Order: sequence, then structure tokens, then C-alpha cells
Amino acid sequence: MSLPFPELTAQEAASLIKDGQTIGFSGFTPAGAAKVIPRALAERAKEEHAAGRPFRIGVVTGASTGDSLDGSLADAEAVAWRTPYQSNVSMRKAINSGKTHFFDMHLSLLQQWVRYGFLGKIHAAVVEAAEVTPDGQITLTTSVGAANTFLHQADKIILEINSHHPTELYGFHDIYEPEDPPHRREIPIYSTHQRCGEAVVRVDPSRIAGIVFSDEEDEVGTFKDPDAVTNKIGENVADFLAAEIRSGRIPKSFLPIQSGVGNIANAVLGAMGVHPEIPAFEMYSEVIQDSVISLMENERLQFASGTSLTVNPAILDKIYSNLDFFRRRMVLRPQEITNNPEVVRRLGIVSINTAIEVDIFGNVNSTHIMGSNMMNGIGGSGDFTRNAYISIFTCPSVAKGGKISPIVPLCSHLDHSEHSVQVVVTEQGIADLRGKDPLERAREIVGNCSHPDYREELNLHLKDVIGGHTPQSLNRAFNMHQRFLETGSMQG
Ligand code: 0RQ
Repeated sequence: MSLPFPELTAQEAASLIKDGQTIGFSGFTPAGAAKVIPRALAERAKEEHAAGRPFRIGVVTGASTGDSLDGSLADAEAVAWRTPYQSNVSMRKAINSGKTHFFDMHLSLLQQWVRYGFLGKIHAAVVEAAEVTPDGQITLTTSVGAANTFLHQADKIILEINSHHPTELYGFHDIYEPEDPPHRREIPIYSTHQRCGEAVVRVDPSRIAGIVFSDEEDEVGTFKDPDAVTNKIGENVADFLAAEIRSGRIPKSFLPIQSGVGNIANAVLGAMGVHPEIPAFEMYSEVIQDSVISLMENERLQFASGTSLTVNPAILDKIYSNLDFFRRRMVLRPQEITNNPEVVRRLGIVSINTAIEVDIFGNVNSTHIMGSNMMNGIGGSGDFTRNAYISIFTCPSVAKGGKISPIVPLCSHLDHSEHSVQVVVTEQGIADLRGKDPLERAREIVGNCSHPDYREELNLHLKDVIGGHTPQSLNRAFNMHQRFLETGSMQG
């Protein structure tokens, strides 16, 4: 089919973007992220800088992306500001050195912030697609993220048509964009697998400034194999959920699961998949990652709703060779729908996310190392945690070979407050915080979840602090952090 849009090289596409502009790129994790145009933009930035001219843009995406986008642009010092989430080594360096301004956002808010104009004008949408029709119907690839909003709101559209992804991806997506207040109605999703939108994003074809053809796989890495610690965390979560079913607090038919990204999350899903008391379940989550696919094949997972299909290339090939099987079992939605507080509360999601730090009262830090350095961002963890049926946080009881205790007297940065966090799980055990006052919570977390090497110090801290509803010593609350900064270990 011949298309009525200018066919551009990546360099020609990059030349349509000017210094100081804000670009909305597709990508939620490396899945579906724009690749060839960001790399060409990075080259262009380097040339401009070499000629003594400024070239820095604002980069807005769904969430983290691949190395071609965040990595190349950060290495080229081409990013003036960045939101809402990243997980790239070079981008993290640029942020923590102050070269790139970063603001961390709940992912469910991003699309409405773009529509409300809170982030200023989006000058161009650079979006990867499997197909575009002459009348402007766009089939996205392995993620939706915020791409539909960028496509609708940007001044102009540049598409990367990536032939690595089959056009038969048509039907995997459910594109729905809510009305904005004061006209917003409920989001019409009443079950995990319900669709309420269209398979494609529709745009006025005259807004498409050009298309670039490419053939590149997603830059998704592989997970570390589960180890004794991540396996035990997974088993503890699965045992906790089985006990909730037994007690009648979770219905026997079970509830939809949201699971975070990363090694621990992969192990948790694996453990849930083999637990004899957990029935085959559904996910209403953000990222559909490797372990989800094997659970589906084993019929332990009946359906997965997410905004990205973040699986390594070998698994994606497997999906592409059996598209009909997987199309019936998954849907990709915009991130403002997957993470929507209204839907999360309605469906009764059990949320499971990973913490960097948990303090003894149940506050959680998901984002900052030692209070200062940004790791990745809050991602969707807040969208789900605050509205979950039961919210669970997992972490190992020690990090960095034992030099760090993620269980601390006071979080060095706060993302999720004690009001939203209900259960904490490490490989040591489970702290159920529901219905407990601050001191009871502290005893539960230190007694059940902390590592034996740090338990005595945490208990001493608890014994020494006196008074008030939430006993705390402002003088000593950060002793463990301070010791780490001075000696390289939190151990006394
Ligand atoms: O360091 O990479 O050098 O080995 O942090 O930690 O244990 O491998 O766990 O990959 O799951 O990442 C919170 C960062 C955990 C992630 C975080 C070090 C540790 C290791 C990674 P290395 P692990 P994970 C949305 C879900 C926020 C967003 C979110 C995250 C590295 O889960 O970004 O929840 N979450 N999204 O050694 C210093 C500590 C540390 C520490 C761990 N206390 N101090 N370093 N590390 N704890 C919802 C969805 O639906 C997807």
C-alpha cells in the first residue's frame, strides 16, 4: 500500500526537531520505544554542540525507554528536562549531576497533565508503530504508554514504522482516552479483560509530517535468575495471599494482581504460579514481563491487562508465532487506564511493588538512594499502592552484600506513606500492618522482616525512643545512613 506521507531518513526526521522543543516519544520500558529517530537526534545534538550551538530538548515518554532513546540522548547531553520515569545509567547520571532537570510523576497522571497543558506544548510526537493507514489509523507496537495522547496533542507527528513488529498486532491494543473535567465520566472498565476503546489511534493524516521505516527489536534485557533470597520473598508473598484466601479476606475466586517490574517481581509471580492454594488468576498491571508469558502458557494466568509487553526478544518471537493464542489473553491499554486509581479501586487489585527502603513505621522509599540520588522514579507504584485492595511491598532484608539494611528507622525519602502501605515482605518474613498503631507496626517490621545483623540496632533504637504517637528520635533516626556514607556500611 503506498502511503501519502513523506518518507524520511532518520536524519531528515531529526532535522524537523529544534533546540528547546518538547518531544513526546513512544515507549513504556524499552517496549515500543522510538529508536532510530532518537539516535539520529543524539548525533545531531553532538554536531550542533561541536559547532558551538545549543541543542537540548524536553523528553517526555510513557516511562523508562531503551538505550537508543534515554542512553543516546543523555550521552549526547541533549536532554534539558525529563519526565516521568527512567532507568538508564547515563540518564540517571545526567539527572543526579544536575545536568538534566527531572521531575518524578505518578504515571497515571502524565497523559492528563499533557492534555491540561501542565507540561507546556508538545512540539512533536515521535512514535513507533506497526502500521499506519492512509487515513491515519495507527497500530502501535509493544506498548501504548502515553503514545495516544502525544499523537493527539503534538503539533506534528513523526512515525517510526518498525517492520520487526507484525501488522497482526492489530487487536492487541485498547485505546481509550477519557474526557477531561468537568465532563469526565466513569471509565467503563468493570473487569480485567473488558475493552472499552479502539484497536488503533486515529489521527488526522495531515498532521503526519513524515514516516521513517525501520526494522529493530525492542532493547529489552533479560532478568537475573531468581536466587535463594528472591525465591523466598516470592514464597512469602504467595503464602501470605493463600492465608488471606483461607481466612476469607480475599475471595476464593481471587483478585487481579498488579506486580512491579524487576527481579523480585519476576520471582513473586513465579511463586504464585506454583502455589497449590492460589487459583489461576488475572493481572491488571502495568508491565507484562517474562514470567507472565510462561504463567499464561501453563494456564496459571488467565488474562493480563497492561500498558507494555516487556519481554526479551526470544519470548516476543514466541508470542509472534502464536499471535491468536496471546491476543485472546492480553490487552495493552494507555497508562492512564492501566494505572487509573478509579479502576484499581473498583477491581480490587492486590498490588505488589518493590521498595528501596521501608522504615519501621511502614513508610516506603521507592526512588532515592541515601536520600539524594534518584534511582528510577515512582513509576506506577503509587497509583496502585494508594488504591489497592491490599498493598504489599517487598524488598530483601539486606542490599549491597549486607552493607545496607533496607529496613531503617526513618526513610531517607518518602514515596508511599504509612497510610497506603499495608504489608511488608522480605525473605525473613511478613509484616502485616493492617489495624496496627505505629509502635505495633514497628515491632512487626523489625521482628519479622529485618535481617538478624541489623535487628539488634533497630530494636535498641525502638527501646531508646520515647513518647508521642509515633516514637522517633530526630537526632538518631539517620545514624545508619550516616554510618554508610562515612564508612561504606550501615553495620556498627
Ligand atoms: O543494585 O542494580 O547495582 O544490583 O537497587 O534492586 O533488589 O535488584 O530490585 O530490580 O526490583 O529494583 C525499587 C529500584 C528495585 C525498582 C527498585 C539496589 C540493589 C540493586 C535494584 P544493582 P533489586 P529491583 C510500577 C512498579 C519504583 C517504581 C515501581 C523501582 C538495585 O523496583 O524502580 O515500583 N521501583 N514500579 O542493590 C541502596 C538500598 C537499596 C539499594 C536496593 N536500600 N540502598 N541500593 N538497592 N535497595 C508498577 C507496575 O505495574 C510495573
